[in-house]
Amino acid sequence: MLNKSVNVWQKAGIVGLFALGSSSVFASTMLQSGDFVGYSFWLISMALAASTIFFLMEALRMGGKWATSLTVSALVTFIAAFHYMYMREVWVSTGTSPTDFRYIDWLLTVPLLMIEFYLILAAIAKVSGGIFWRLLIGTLVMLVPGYMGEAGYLNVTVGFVIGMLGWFYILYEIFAGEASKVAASQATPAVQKSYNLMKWTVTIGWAIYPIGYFLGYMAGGTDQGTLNIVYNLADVLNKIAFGLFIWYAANEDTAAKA
Ligand SMILES: *C/C=C(C)/C=C/C=C(C)/C=C/C1=C(C)CCCC1(C)C
Repeated sequence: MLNKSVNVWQKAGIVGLFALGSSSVFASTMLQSGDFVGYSFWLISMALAASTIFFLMEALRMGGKWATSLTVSALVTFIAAFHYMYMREVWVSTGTSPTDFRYIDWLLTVPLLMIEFYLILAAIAKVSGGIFWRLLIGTLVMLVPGYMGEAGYLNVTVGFVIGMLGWFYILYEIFAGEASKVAASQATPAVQKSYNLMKWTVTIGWAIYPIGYFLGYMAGGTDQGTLNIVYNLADVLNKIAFGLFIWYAANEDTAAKA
């Protein structure tokens, strides 16, 4: 029964994506040739939409304990695909892309990405809910002051420093805290591999955002076009590859049980 209703929701999601994708393409302002920032917005929106379909189909195929992690991966790419289509439209019609827009996406997608650490461990071991809550709180401490700093509600440096502390706290949890201990002692080799890839994505892939903040607000400003291309391409790693790392563990685990 549960599986059946999950099935219906996933199919509805896939149909919805086709509708969204096509309406967004037909209603959009014309992309000028040579607009590389615009190209990068198109590229990432389409890659995210396609990844969503893939993750949903694979969640359907594998089912069981992995359905949740794969569906959450699909939610991340779905929210971002929608969001990027909007940002792309704003860029193409105005030639600007306020960073504020990204925070709306981050507020939803970053906590979901964090929850994935809990979910992949929960799929193979007994884990405490504390992991879930600590990672969620770390995310909010990182994003809320960061936004307040960028939007002028908080001193730029104070927002940056508090946000960095939130990020370091997340890194501590996944490198040395309870989550890392569960991963090291109870996870299967495939889950360990994907846990490590996810952990390094949060370290290296995510560093692009505080660097962008620092360069943009504390070191005299950056070229907005370049910054947007870098942010757009970074999401191939931070959202799509991150989901594929989870898919890898799910696929290995499912194949081992078949
Ligand atoms: C899919 C989007 C992702 C993974 C976005 C991640 C965003 C961050 C890691 C932002 C980090 C920041 C800091 C560490 C310091 C304060 C400023 C922020 C919010 C840009």
